[in-house]
Amino acid sequence: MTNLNVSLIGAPTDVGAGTRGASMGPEALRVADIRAAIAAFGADVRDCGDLAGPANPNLPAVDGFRHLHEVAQWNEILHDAVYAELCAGRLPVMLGGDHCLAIGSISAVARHCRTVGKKLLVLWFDAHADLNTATMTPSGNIHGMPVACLCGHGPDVLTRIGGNIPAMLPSEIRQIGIRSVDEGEKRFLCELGVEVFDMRYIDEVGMRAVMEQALAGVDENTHLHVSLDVDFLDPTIAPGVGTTVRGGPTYREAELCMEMIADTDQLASLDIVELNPALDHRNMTAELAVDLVESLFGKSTLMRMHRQTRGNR
Ligand code: EXY
Ligand code: MN
Ligand code: MN
Ligand code: MN
Repeated sequence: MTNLNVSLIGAPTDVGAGTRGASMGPEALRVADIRAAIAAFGADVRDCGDLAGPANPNLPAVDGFRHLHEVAQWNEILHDAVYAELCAGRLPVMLGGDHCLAIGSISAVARHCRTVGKKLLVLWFDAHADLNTATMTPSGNIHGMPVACLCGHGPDVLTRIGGNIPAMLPSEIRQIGIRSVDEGEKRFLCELGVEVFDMRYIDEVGMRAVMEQALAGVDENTHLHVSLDVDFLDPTIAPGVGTTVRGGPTYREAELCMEMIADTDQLASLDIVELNPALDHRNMTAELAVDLVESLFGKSTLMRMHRQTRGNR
């Protein structure tokens, strides 16, 4: 059974992004009633409020990084908050904020897994691979680098946050929905051996087969972390993001991903990132993210049991 002691942690910053506005993500998710949506499953939901961190100085990149110092500070703060909730036996839901924040949240999750002896599996839903380094990055924006940093490729201040370098291994992550990858990232993905389910593969074999493969080997000793970058979704249904890429999953494909994760009962931590209310229409992207969260917590489970009782699958 998924842990129903849930803690919402707001991380209102866009220091890692190229476009301003993701700092308003946590409030948009609250307006879309994320708390009630999760509580409806009988969960005890605690909203820890918003973390406080440095402002966005809006400066150009220095030595391949924009806002390195501010990004490091936010991630230190977030790491501590996420780790504290995990130690308290709760399921942290990080409300971003841009995707650089995955460095802090996942380094805390990985540290927790090592401490309690759990296997870590990170499901990275994104249009992007987020595997750039200072020498490869076309932008200097650190939201394009968290996977590299978590795998130990990045500046000390970002790789050492969880106390162990690397925080996680390339074999502990699966990327789903990828369709915008820089040349250097393509080579690096191959070199590291990251398992990638890109949009072409999803088109060819279908989302159900993709998720069966992505979730293969998940058992009761697995800590499943979902890092949901909302630019994973097709921009026609999710316009409220700074880095839209055409050709993403449909509403139903995305829901199926979350439903199949719920079926494993192993969801143990979650990031919702890159939601940019300044670019959204009537909060529709936030509402969509909340719909997906409902599925993650088992919205379709009763119907599935009903189908199984009737003997059809
Ligand atoms: N690959 C591009 C870069 O590194 O600048 C774009 C990265 C966008 C990252 C978004 C959050 O997923
Ligand atoms: Mn991302
Ligand atoms: Mn992205
Ligand atoms: Mn809804």
